[in-house]
Amino acid sequence: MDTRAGPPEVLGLLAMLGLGIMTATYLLVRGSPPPACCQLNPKEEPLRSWEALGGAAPPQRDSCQLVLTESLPQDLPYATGSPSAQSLALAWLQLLNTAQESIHVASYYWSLTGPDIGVNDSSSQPGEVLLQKMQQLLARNVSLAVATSSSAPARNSTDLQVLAAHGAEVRHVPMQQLIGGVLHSKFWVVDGQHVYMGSANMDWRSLTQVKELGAVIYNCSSLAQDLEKTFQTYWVLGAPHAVLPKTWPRNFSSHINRFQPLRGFFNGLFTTAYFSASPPALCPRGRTQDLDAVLAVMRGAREFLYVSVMDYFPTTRFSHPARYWPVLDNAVRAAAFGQGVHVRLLVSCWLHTDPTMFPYLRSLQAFSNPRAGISVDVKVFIVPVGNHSSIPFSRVNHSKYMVTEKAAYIGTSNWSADYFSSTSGVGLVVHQQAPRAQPGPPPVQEQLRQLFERDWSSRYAVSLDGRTSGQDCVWQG
Ligand SMILES: *[C@@H]1O[C@H](CO)[C@@H](O)[C@H](O)[C@H]1NC(C)=O
Ligand SMILES: *[C@@H]1O[C@H](CO)[C@@H](O)[C@H](O)[C@H]1NC(C)=O
Ligand SMILES: *[C@@H]1O[C@H](CO)[C@@H](O)[C@H](O)[C@H]1NC(C)=O
Ligand SMILES: *[C@@H]1O[C@H](CO)[C@@H](O)[C@H](O)[C@H]1NC(C)=O
Ligand SMILES: *[C@@H]1O[C@H](CO)[C@@H](O)[C@H](O)[C@H]1NC(C)=O
Ligand SMILES: *[C@@H]1O[C@H](CO)[C@@H](O)[C@H](O)[C@H]1NC(C)=O
Ligand SMILES: *[C@@H]1O[C@H](CO)[C@@H](O)[C@H](O)[C@H]1NC(C)=O
Ligand SMILES: CC(=O)N[C@H]1CO[C@H](CO)[C@@H](O)[C@@H]1O
Repeated sequence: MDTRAGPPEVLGLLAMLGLGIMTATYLLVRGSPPPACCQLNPKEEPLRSWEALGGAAPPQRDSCQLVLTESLPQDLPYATGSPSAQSLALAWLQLLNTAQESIHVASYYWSLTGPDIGVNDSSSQPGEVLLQKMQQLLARNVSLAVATSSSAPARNSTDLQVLAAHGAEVRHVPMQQLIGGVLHSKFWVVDGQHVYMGSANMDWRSLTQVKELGAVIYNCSSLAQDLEKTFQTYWVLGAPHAVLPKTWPRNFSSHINRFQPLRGFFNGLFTTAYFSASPPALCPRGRTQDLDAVLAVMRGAREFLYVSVMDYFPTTRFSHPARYWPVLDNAVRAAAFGQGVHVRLLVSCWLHTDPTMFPYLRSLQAFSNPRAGISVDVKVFIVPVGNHSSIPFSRVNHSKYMVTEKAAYIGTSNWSADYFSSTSGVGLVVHQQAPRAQPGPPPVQEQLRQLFERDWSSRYAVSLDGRTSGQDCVWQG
């Protein structure tokens, strides 16, 4: 466990940063420094009293660096010169190379080696390298704590036994019993300073066979320690005989949320950011619920709303009898209708896609009426199977993100009711101000828009009609 963030360090850090007047006011009003991760702060004022101050969160000077990461399945060529994000395999290795003290991983399941699923394919190598690297870090006394779902696929994987044998602490969280879903989050917190979050499972196929999108944020202890609180909710629920607390202890509360995002300079650009979580039972005080984060980003859009998700069902998926759940579908339509927002929805289509999804997509497409100023477009993204048909559950777009002219949202949830009501996930909402003049990286929402446009205009994105005439979801390429 990372215990470095005790009170003296926090005060030292604040002093070091030089408290601006705004910070000083904030501290006076709040009466105590921001709680550090993993430390009980009995003097913490009720969150509401200072939330009411509105926008008084101090700008912080972590000099956070945000990098978008993605995995592109092998043999999915794009036009040369297409935009791309950093490779996830590289980003994960870099994070491991950076680790000095601790790595906390929230994961659904693990399957980093080919033999786990009886596959002998060179594309499993990056996963195997990752597993070896983790063992080396454990040998160097870097601690590794893993929270994983107790009901999960890849039962044959020995990854977690191997890591535990090298000293990793592993907790299997019985989410099914506790909240009726699974632990579906995928994020890392490294040394309480760096984070990864995104759609990728701890699965070698997520590095070479599945399309994924995520973000790494370096040198950002404030956000890292905030995400660590969500990790801690899993960690305590993974202890023997744990029960879901009626109210979470105060030290799990977040002071970084939709109303009070972190404000600071990331990559030299003024940035606001916060993490959301689902389901509500895993949102201690001050934590924005994932569904509210998604809806807020949609409501904020004035120009465009581009969404890439694996599934789109305005229903429940796992509870029976199924229930109609039009919350997101309504919000998408309301954005197109009331806000004049140009909506594009890119949904994955693969071997295991449930065909009952298509009527919902066609219904959304039918809502489009350019003459009345309502612009909605739906496409399905098909990763050609090519000669990779021997690898099960791969060749699919697994990304879950959304971008508007204002904000980037990166999440882990499918867009159906269960993911927000009973599955535990996290979301990241980021907004960056455009640079005034100097050249530099474009704001993150602009980078994400470029990635979306690349996919949208690629030959793998097919209109709903295109799908019925010719290409089906198991396109050989
Ligand atoms: C809150 O405090 C308790 C008791 O000290 C500790 O066990 C737990 O890890 C802390 N949780 C967080 C999120 O800081
Ligand atoms: C898991 O192992 C069992 C027994 O070795 C085998 O029959 C099964 O096919 C394996 N499952 C997968 C997904 O590889
Ligand atoms: C895996 O495949 C390679 C070549 O494709 C072969 O040399 C090797 O023996 C195979 N390994 C196993 C365990 O089947
Ligand atoms: C790791 O920690 C153990 C016990 O604290 C110590 O004996 C060992 O020398 C340490 N190894 C390294 C590489 O620091
Ligand atoms: C993080 O901070 C360290 C120390 O200031 C610096 O060496 C490193 O380059 C930074 N990392 C990134 C990705 O900016
Ligand atoms: C698979 O197909 C790709 C291109 O589609 C080709 O480059 C590669 O050599 C093929 N691999 C095998 C093992 O056939
Ligand atoms: C997404 O939803 C599909 C079908 O609803 C389900 O089979 C799958 O497990 C979900 N997967 C992820 C990773 O979101
Ligand atoms: C490699 C990987 O992440 N595969 C997942 C792709 O999505 C399906 C459906 O959600 C999962 O079952 C696979 O595990």
